[in-house]
Amino acid sequence: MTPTLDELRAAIDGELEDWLSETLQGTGPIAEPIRYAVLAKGKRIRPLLFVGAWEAAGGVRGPIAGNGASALHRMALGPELVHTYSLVHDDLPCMDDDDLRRGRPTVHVRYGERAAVMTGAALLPLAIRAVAEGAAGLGLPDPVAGRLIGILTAAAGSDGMVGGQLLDLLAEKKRVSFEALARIHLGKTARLIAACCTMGGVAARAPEETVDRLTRFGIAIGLAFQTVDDILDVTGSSSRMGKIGGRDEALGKATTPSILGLEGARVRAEQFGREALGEIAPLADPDRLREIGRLVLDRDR
Ligand code: GRG
Repeated sequence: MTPTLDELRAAIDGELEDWLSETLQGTGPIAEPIRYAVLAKGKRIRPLLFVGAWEAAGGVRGPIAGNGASALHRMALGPELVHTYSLVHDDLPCMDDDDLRRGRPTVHVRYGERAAVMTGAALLPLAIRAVAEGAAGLGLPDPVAGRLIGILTAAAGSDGMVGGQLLDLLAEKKRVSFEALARIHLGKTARLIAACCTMGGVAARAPEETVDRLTRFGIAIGLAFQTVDDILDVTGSSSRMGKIGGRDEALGKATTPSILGLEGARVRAEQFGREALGEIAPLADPDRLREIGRLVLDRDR
């Protein structure tokens, strides 16, 4: 039987819990804030996209017998750990200075700034380790494992998330063109989301044409994701989102609604969504990825 999206999310949560317990054993006081940050209630969109892309690329759908399922889910932890690191650092007082995340006090509020900086720093090598272990568990050759790690680290670094975050900070309280905003969104959000999709295709050993389609899907769905995030920051309920709304305006951030208005932003998100779904239509088994794409567009948290 094919697992539902909720079952898949529960399997990923289970793998996170089990793997962290095993991996952090004996590591001392850093284990607690790491567990606090990672095991909080995230939507797990990035690992879901990785598994969805793997299925769309012809990876076997449903639970794989024995070691394979947990190896796939272990690799899926890589992007989630990079993402969690970015949230911990993004919330710091020197960044967006947020007190609430995933429905509870941010890591620096709970454990102090020093612990939050180190938690974020520790999550990045853990992410690489999860991908390497997942690749070994799936029996992927070393060059493929290296490529997977390269995709994730490129998306996380200066040409991806970190570079995009800096552009985002530099644009605060400034007039920003729509093109400049698209560059910020691509870097800070869409590159990592696209990396999940590219990795799913590469891990499934799909043809390059399929991998390219998954990457283009990921970029478009990543841009849709950030556009919806900007909309929710204006219209969403803080208790539902688990973070304080209205922060973008308070910080003078350039956002899609601030440039195009709320209705214009909604139209833009739908355009990105259509573009994304069009890319995966010809693939072997795109249903799960399509479902996750709809979730990104229709989410209220
Ligand atoms: C090295 C200091 C330093 C920074 C690293 C902080 C950073 C670079 C990048 C931040 C990138 C960032 C936070 C982008 C926003 C992406 C976004 C919309 C996050 C919310 O993702 P969800 O909704 O969150 O998937 P959950 O909690 O559900 O996982």
